[in-house]
Amino acid sequence: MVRASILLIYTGGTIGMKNDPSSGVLVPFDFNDLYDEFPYVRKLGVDIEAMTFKPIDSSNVTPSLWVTLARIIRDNYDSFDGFVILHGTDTMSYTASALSFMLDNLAKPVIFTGSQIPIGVMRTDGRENLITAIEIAASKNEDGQPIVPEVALYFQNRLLRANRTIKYSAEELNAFRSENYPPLAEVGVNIMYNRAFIHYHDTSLPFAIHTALEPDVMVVKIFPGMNENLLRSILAIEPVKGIVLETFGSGNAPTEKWFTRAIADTVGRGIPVMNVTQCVSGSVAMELYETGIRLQEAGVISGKDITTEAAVTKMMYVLGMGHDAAETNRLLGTSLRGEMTL
Ligand code: ASN
Repeated sequence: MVRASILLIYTGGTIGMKNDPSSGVLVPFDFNDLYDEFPYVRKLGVDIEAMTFKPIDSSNVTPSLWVTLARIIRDNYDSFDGFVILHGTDTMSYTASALSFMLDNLAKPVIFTGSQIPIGVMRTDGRENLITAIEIAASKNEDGQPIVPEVALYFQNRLLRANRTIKYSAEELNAFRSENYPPLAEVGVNIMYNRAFIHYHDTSLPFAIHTALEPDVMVVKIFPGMNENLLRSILAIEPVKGIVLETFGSGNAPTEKWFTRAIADTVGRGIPVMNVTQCVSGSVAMELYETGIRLQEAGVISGKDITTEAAVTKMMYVLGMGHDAAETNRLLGTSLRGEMTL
């Protein structure tokens, strides 16, 4: 059997840290020495090529990293069976969501992982995350096709659709959640794939990347007591091209006239406003309460059960296409990569 080949891209984050015996401090680990440090990785029977970035803490990630990653995947697309991206956990869901939109007609696995404890620390969660992510990226069906031709995130025994994830805990090793979509795989003694939930599209369509992203997108989280001056000032910030409005419960906001008017004026200025719930699970349903109906009437787009992470990156991606308002709104309200339940 032909061995699978995986491109392992290390961008930074806790997973790449090990103890320097001379100084006793945590220093970045060189993934080019992967086999020397972790000889057991050879036993996976997978050819791994590593690419190491100058490591950054993922709090410093910007859309330019997403563009770099998309280009690397495009340039190496035909040479590898799958890709594993090691990333800091803090913003991994943003990067992974962004990549899910930027990679068009993806037919190979792109698996993100990281760790809560450095890989060079005895009790690390990184070793298992790394090994299983590689195994998943290399896994093929009986017909030789990849089992997971999606951008996914593997963490602590569960493979999740990337654009459905949030970093849920700063403490637990089980740090990620996908509350509105079932796991693509659950890992115990065996890797149990939930094939019914994995997206298989027409593989004859050519793979392409989209790198035009509109960075001037903002999240506005409402809270009881938010006043008109504050809201109007935020909405009037000059460069803003799109707003993700984090509302209460099933997409509700104050019914006071000033609130609806401020939102309607923003939509009227050609700035799309997407309604996303502050809740971790469940969906926006603006038609349920008067507090949601007012937003609907103001021209707000329902984000349904999308995460804020996916909403922000989707807005950057869709606005980057430069369509007119009607098409932009249509795309924002449609599931493009399985990021929302319609
Ligand atoms: N601060 C780190 C990062 O996101 C956290 C981690 O990777 N666990 O880069």
